Amino acid sequence: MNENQDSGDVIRGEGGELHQLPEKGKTTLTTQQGVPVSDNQNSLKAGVRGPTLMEDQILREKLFHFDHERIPERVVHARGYAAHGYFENYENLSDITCADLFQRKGEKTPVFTRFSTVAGAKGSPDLARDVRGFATKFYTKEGNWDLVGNNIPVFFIQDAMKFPDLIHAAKEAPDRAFPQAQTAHDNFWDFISLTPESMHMVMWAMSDRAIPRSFRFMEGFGVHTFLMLTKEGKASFVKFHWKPLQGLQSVAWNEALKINGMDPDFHRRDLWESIEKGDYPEWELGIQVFDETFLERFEFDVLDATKLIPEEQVPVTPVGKMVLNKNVDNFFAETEQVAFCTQNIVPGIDHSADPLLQGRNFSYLDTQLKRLGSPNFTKIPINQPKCPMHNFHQDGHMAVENPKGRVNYEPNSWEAEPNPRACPMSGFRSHSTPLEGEKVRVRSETFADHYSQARMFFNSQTPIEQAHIVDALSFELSKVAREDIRLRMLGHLRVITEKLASAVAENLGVETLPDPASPAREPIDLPPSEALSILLNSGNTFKGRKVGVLLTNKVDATLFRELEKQVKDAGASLEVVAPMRTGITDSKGKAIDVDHLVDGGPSVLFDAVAVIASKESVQALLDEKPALDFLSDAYYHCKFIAFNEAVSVLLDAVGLKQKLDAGCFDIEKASSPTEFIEACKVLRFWEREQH
Ligand code: HDE
Repeated sequence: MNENQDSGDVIRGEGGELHQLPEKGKTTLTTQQGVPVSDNQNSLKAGVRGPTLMEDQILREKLFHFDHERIPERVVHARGYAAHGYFENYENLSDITCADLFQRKGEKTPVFTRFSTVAGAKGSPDLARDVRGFATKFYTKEGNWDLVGNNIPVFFIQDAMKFPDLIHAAKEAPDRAFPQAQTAHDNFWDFISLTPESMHMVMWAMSDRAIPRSFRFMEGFGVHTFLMLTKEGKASFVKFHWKPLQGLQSVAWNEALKINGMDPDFHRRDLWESIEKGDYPEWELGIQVFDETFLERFEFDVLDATKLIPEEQVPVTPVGKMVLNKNVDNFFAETEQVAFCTQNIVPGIDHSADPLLQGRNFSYLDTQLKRLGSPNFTKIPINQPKCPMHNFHQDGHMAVENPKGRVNYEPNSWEAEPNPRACPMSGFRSHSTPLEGEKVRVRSETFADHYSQARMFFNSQTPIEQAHIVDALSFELSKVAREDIRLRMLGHLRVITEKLASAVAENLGVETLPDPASPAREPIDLPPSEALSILLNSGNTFKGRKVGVLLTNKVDATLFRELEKQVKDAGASLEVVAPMRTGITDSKGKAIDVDHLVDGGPSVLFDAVAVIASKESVQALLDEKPALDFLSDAYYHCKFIAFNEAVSVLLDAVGLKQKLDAGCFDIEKASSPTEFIEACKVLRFWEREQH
């Protein structure tokens, strides 16, 4: 700085670049070594137009650090989003488990939950048809418990040995590196059609569970059977469930495809926005508890991760509630570096011998070392327990916390503080399960029924949901080039149910169905379970949803303000879409805040829509193709639609004037904003699809 320059000034360099000087008392830029930097825009050169000098340690450090910013993305579940919150325990559960977090009613345990898709890369779109990860780290007073689940209660395979093949087949083909983040391709269906154990999970993946409206409206499942242990060592079997208090909701497939183009961050934006607004999403944690007697009478093996236990057979008991109430401060530090490990369990919880879970317990630690580069990844704040830790581990890459003093082993005879010892009374104890048998590489024959629960799942869906499964399978298989793979899949569908197979075959134009696959064990008919349907569990509420209002200048003030009020009263939010970003007023001249231009606010971003226009300005919408798409997409995606008289020209232009149904509300003449919002509680007018 020379004497003519003041702190805070912006000065121009000789090449025309702008330099901001630090304000008085404000921070000066330094290197990692703490050396103050004088110029952050020009490298050190030999002469004004000469080559850069190798001695420029400031440039070298800056580029070096930048070059190493990325860590390997997760080999699966790379695309994800997370938030902090707490788990509140409902009751003392000491008769089932001594896990500390379940001992005191009302106790709050901090949590960090990451949601994800499985197959896509870190930058892939949120609405891919895919399973969603649902992983929660509980920072309990007796260590971290990671419940690393999915939004689907079963899995594609029964043994960890098959996992790399499953994932290779699902991800992009290695020669051409496409298609990404989707299973609609030959490799995936080739593998699946040769893997009968995957049929149950395939039904879930082809249902609307795989295109959730947002993370807030989906369930989570621990999938495997776990054990809970009391202080006295009594064991119970458990399955974990997360139930969203917001209800369940998914989108339409055509809508998902369009959301991916319009807002590939749709799910992460939704979670972030709802937390920023203070509309915190909540899930109840439920457990299904069962014992040896149940194992005797249950039709399947509880160690088989391709089977669920219907809630009608073992009810889900809510034991607590998770509230996500804080967004991360830094995505990389928290969401990217969080390292979930299935082997992170706490006293009172134990693993079962499910061969998939056993493989996971090996895999997660391994993958974290690869991703984070050092066994000290547990020292990164997001992974650190919030309870005291004392052990004799030491050194390694990036060691930041080596103990003082000479004691680094145990047992020892030194006086030192702390000098930790293992405690047989309070320490983690595994359940003493009696084990015997030969060393064998086989699958238990109790795992051999691959179709009964797939059939049960299909039969538990409402007709609308069944139609969506037919459509999804038709879409996916239509993208498979090899006919033998398509036919092999139809053979499996025939065993699940002829109804499904023939509907998909018809869509694919297959006239003669192939022979049914020959099952290892003949499927049995099981009673349907209501808990498996999304539509029967949507919660009948519009809270937390979004209405998109497409409007024009001079829109009727009373109508618009009343709609705004009704949306707010229902606990939902409203966003305005208009032909101009600023300068829109209502009929009384009061300014209306616009959120999106018509081109940037398509109806796929909203749960329900309203189109209200003034007579003099409606032409502005007629001239815009996106405004016409707004209306027709909303209609074909079965959304509830409100409109006013002036919009009839628009309805006419998109051919909907004659097709108005009970999901369409003329809120000016025939009904009111109140009736429209009341109807929105069922979320979609799916009946429209059946006409
Ligand atoms: Fe994972 N899985 N998985 N998985 N998984 C990973 O760990 C693996 C499985 C799940 O948000 C990886 O940190 C094997 C079932 C979630 O960070 C890796 C097998 C279920 C997440 C891994 C399975 C899951 C992962 C990759 C078969 C539902 C994301 C990155 C034996 C119950 C966690 C990582 C997050 C992540 C391995 C099967 C859920 C490689 C070997 C079944 C939610 O360790």
